[in-house]
Amino acid sequence: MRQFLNSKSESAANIRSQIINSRKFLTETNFSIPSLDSLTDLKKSAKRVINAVNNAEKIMIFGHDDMDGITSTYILYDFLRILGSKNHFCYIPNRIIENHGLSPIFTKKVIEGKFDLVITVDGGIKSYDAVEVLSKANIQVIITDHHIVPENLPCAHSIVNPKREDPSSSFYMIAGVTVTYLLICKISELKSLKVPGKYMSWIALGSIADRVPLTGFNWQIVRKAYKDWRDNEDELLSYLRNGMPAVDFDDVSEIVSYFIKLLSNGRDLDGNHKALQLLISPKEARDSILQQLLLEKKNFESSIDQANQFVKKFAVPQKAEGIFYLDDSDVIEQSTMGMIASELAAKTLLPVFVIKEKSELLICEARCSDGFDLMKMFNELEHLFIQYGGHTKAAGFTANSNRKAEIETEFIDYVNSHPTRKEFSVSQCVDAVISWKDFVQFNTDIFNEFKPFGQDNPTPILLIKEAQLNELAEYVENFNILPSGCCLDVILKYKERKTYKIMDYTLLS
Ligand SMILES: [Mn+2]
Repeated sequence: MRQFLNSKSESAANIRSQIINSRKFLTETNFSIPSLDSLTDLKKSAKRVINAVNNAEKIMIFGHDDMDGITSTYILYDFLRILGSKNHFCYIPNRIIENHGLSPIFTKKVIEGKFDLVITVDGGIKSYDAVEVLSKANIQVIITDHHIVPENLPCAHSIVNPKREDPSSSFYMIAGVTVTYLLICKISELKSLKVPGKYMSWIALGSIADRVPLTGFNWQIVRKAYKDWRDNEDELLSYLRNGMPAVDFDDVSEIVSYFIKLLSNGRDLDGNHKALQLLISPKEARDSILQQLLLEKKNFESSIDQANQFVKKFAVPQKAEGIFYLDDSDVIEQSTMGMIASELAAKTLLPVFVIKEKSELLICEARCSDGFDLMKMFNELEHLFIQYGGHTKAAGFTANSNRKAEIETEFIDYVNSHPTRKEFSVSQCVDAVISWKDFVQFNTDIFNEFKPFGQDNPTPILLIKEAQLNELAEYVENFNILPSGCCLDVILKYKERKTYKIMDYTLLS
């Protein structure tokens, strides 16, 4: 059993200040957008979009089939409509069929469709070939992205990506939807328009789903969206909320997590996406699309149940520095690969690679915890892949099947020479130390001001001194892990809906 911090108990009134102390950024709540001038090509892109709308050019928004990509596409599509465009469309590549970035299927479509301008959101930073093909066909491309910038950039008209800036930039870690929002802000500034307030809710959805760190500018923007959610609630958000099953409507987190679960479904063919379709369709067309999405959500939830079973039963190899799982007997579904990799990484604190083989291709979803950098690894092993991309802790690649053995060997070598496994010390993550008496008295509503929880702003962890075992059961969901005894120090992680999970404990004699 671990020895806990030797801190003395604090009064309940102090829990708040203890949490604020452990997460300094939480005090930065005054929302203001830092100067937009610091973003390379933002003004150039904004001017090009304004021209395109003024000249009734045919515009294609190229998005991405995750929540960040869908929200980015939606707000730009909606804003172009506000600007007066009647000639803009969107294309969401289906990742199961098309590769990352602008595919030949897409370029063919925009060339044949005689488009004038392509604007990418949440992607495109590595689409050299496609951008070249398009510019030869006299179609200009504006790239907006937030993924790591390669050494050479595509020959686009303009490229807005906060990763082009210094890592100290306030915008460095923003989501794709926030990059899109800043483009909208710049266009609005040039045209002296007011930016629609409703976009804030969509930024929150995209940012939380994309797991950007909820600190700094991300924290400010998402926090503002939470605070203003009801004031900003537009007709579309209300419509979606009316379709929700009975949940706690007072809790914005419940609404956000429901929306993410709903709108993450809807992959379709030929650049269509049902979730996006639902957002941009006229009112009368919504109901039938919503029904389809709800059905897909239900099916997805049952694959999540299966995935959870898989994670539960997964035998973690002893002394491994990484987990390399090739699903050659087709046990898991492609749609849950990322989730399985995340769960295994959280469970083992090791880098995890979940790989499936599909028509001569290897598809990998990789996840890791602190202390490891997936992109650094992928950059080093670039020669093995057809393509790869992602972030430090969540990334993926595709490769040729015949490189299977080679990939496995090089991966194992790499993780062995870059070990990350650390003795996990829950006590180091504790936000507040409180007595049992204070714990039973305080109201979890004080946690509301720290929401939304997410990357780098996890749900609070409390160390309760001298907890009473016979009363603890009513607060925790995993009471059965405790041995019998009467009194203990216990570390609890707050869960939604006023319950906790036991993370660690010490029995007191
Ligand atoms: Mn993204």
